[in-house]
Amino acid sequence: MKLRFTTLLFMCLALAAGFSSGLQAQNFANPLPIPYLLPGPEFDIDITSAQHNFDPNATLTDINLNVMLSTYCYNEVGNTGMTYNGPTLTFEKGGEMNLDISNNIDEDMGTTVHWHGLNVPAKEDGGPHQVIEHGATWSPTLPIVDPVQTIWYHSHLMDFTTDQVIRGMAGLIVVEDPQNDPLYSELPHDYGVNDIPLNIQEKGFVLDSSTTPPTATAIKAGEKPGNGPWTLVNGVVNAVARVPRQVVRLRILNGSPRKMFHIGLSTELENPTTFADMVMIATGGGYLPAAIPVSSSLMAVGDRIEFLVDFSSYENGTTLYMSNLAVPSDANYGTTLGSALMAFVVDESITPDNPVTTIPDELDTEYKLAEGEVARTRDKELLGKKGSGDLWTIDGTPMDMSVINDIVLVNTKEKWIIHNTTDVAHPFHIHKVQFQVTRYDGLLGTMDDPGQWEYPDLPPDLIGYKDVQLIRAGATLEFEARFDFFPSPLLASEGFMYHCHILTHEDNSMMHQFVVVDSADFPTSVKEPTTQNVLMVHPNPVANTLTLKGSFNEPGTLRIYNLAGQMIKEEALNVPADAVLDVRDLPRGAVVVEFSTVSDRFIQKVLLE
Ligand SMILES: [Cu+2]
Repeated sequence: MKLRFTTLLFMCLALAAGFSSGLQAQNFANPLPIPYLLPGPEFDIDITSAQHNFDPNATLTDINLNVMLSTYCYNEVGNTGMTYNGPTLTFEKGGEMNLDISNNIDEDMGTTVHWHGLNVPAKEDGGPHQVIEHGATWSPTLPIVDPVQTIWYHSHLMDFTTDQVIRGMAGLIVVEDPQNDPLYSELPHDYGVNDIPLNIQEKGFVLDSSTTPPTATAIKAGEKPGNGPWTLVNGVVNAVARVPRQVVRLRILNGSPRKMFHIGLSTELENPTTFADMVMIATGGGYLPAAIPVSSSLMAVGDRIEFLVDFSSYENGTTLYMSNLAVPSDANYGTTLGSALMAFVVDESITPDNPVTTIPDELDTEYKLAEGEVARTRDKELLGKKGSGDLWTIDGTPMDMSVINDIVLVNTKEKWIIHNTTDVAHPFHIHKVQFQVTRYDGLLGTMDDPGQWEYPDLPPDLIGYKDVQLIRAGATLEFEARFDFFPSPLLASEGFMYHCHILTHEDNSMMHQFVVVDSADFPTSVKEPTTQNVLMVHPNPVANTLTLKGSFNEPGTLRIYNLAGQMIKEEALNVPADAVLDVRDLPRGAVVVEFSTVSDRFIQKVLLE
């Protein structure tokens, strides 16, 4: 698999170089598609195969992309509006979303739907454990405890995320709170008019070179890497959006499999030197404390950033391009064709429902770290292929869905330190939490020289609540995050992922999982109990004597922990299947009973009353 990866990458780059030599001026003539809005709280969604045209106005001259190609898409049942990607879902903060999601694609394969950025119970996370088999329906219930933010949903099928995302399995989600969000009325929110969703994705196509120009016959998928030199915005190349001559909100997602995009807005198409202010107002985790004007921004894979752009300083009819600017070599995962990713045309005849003419300075309250002491610090290392048997890994151990790599106590704050010791950049992503960067050491963003930043003095690349942070080659990221809500049993099947969001790296083992429990500070690497052995501890609740019953016949050790993670009893048991344990000397309250042998492990929570 690894040899194939390298060979394909080389071929891909060679292909891209060949095409860029014959490039003509870009023709931005495909109106930007706006995914339809799908409000909650009840959702009935079909995942299907479809046919999609990525270049409906034949803007490309080097290849013929004005053809129908096989894709995957999400749609509300009965709606066929999307033929690639999915509708924009709206989740109301504080509400409970009920979804029925059916896998009706044409191929006999499973999928998953991951809520990227959302804090939900492990069973509802839509990670690799929650497979929706072909023909089946998955019905998660999502309590929305997160603040107002822009997140997304995408396939997270073990080993096949790259393929499924490339074929279209991705869509945006807006968490909103119109009643209580004081910024709601101040910011553009006329969806598709002055509040514009932009999903930027790289794409490769399989070409039939017997025609002139070569005709696309399929999306380059089913092999790794399935990326490519063309760029889509909302599913088309060379997109153009007409925007009001006012303040416009751009909700941008880098939904690519592999590529970082360095974007800026300019009236100059080729080699731009002057840029419009893009005012950052939100990261993936929600509003920033204050609006931050930037002239360009490096968006990592998986990143969402919301920008406000004031188009009133441009004459009616002006075209601005979203420039495709240089990306540092360690973060550059392949050539991108074209000087710009899309175009905007200022059109004063467009009148949004909530016209916004000024950009607010203050957004949220003062930016400070989430409350609580750091309960635990973890160090992780992103390792390159050389150091770990031809795989990309975290700490040298490949992803194993049956292994719990980290156990986190619910309602605590932790500090994680991620060292990137490889010679390429990796966008680090963690499920469930939105973290805050406390320190960063090394190359950052598009900078050529390394630096050091520490909270509270953070540049635009590091500020705000995030679930993705690009870690350049050799750099170290340190963040703090609270692991609140929704504890689960200590089972690997209740794992939340953390991984590199370059999908080919994720699929190639740069992923681990953590479980959030409400009980104890367990050892850091455990196997899930085997199905053959069972052990029951009863009665529960218990006052005096616990009886163990079950099929464990190996000798082992029984330990009892209190909820602060302290071990309060330890005893060797030779015949655990029928052991009796006196617990009268233990303090009352909930405890965790653990029995472990050399080959197995059993956990049960018990109430001492
Ligand atoms: Cu990576």
